[in-house]
Amino acid sequence: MPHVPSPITSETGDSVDPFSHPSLITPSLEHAIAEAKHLVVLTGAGVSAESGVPTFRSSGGLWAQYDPTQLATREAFSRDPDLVWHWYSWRRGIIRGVQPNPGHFALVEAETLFPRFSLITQNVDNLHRRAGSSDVHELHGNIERSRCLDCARAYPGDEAPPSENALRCECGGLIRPGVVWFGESLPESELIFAQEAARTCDLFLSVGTSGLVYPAAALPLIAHQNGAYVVEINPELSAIARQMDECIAAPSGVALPMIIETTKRLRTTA
Ligand code: BJW
Ligand code: ZN
Repeated sequence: MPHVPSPITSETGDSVDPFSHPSLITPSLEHAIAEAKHLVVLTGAGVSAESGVPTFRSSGGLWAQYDPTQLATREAFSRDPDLVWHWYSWRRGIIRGVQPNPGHFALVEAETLFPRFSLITQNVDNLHRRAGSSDVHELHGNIERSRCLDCARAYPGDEAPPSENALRCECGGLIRPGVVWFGESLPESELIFAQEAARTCDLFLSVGTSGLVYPAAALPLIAHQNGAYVVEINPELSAIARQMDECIAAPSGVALPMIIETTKRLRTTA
């Protein structure tokens, strides 16, 4: 079993001063941080929860209110494109109205603190880039983008079509959100990058993901099997928590800034 400290706060982390909880960083993690030459961070919806973006599977998450088979599959879109666009336009509106949180900003700082740093996200919300991360590998696409279902031509992000007519590409195909639905392949170059990063890193953080959706959920295991120290950051234990060397039961907006502060301390005094 991984090391699991007690939770320190609620999911929102509102009332927590991260630096008053030094026990979140165990000696093993401190050692792994001090030694790491390649840090990989895999993020999921939980990283954006503190910004106000709904997660998928938490209580009150998107899947508690909506049936994914009616919304996040190619078949659902072909059946009722207006319904699916309505849902994505609503989510685009939420995402445009929120700001990156301390977890996102901590990952911007990580770029300069490790010899190599790879940021891989399942999130489609663009918040890592808006925070300032310069090299974000998106496994499930980006909600701001659109493309033709048939010819894959790219369309500007804000073309959420108001009617069936506007949904059509000049080739006659339907314009769809630029995300990856169930049963679809992930972008090949991003998946290859992610798997290679997982194989070659020495420290891997799996942050704010339920670990239920593959192939992303296999990345921590790949890292573990190749000798990396693997850490989960999530107020709840995920489906893949048993594969971790340790689990930090805290919101990412608390734990990630703490990891960055520890890294700065270790690397400036080394
Ligand atoms: C906090 C927090 C805080 C809250 N701080 N944490 C192998 C085995 C079994 C099945 C498969 C397999 N390989 C492929 C499959 C099929 C399928 C799959 O995985 N199904 C499983 C569900 C069973 N995968 C696919 O279809 C993928 N395609 C594929 O593999 O192609 C090849 C293939 C095709 C067909 C057959 C076989 C192979 C595609 C997956 C696409 C996923 N798409 C979505 C929607 C994207 C568009 C959109 O946004 O609408 O991606 S689904 C949804 O889940 C979204 C997310 O990126 C993804 C992951 O969710 P995530 O990020 O983990 O969020 P949550 O809500 O689940 O969890 C949030 C967590 O945060 C919770 O744990 C909280 O506790 C925590 N949290 N507050 C830190 N403050
Ligand atoms: Zn087209």
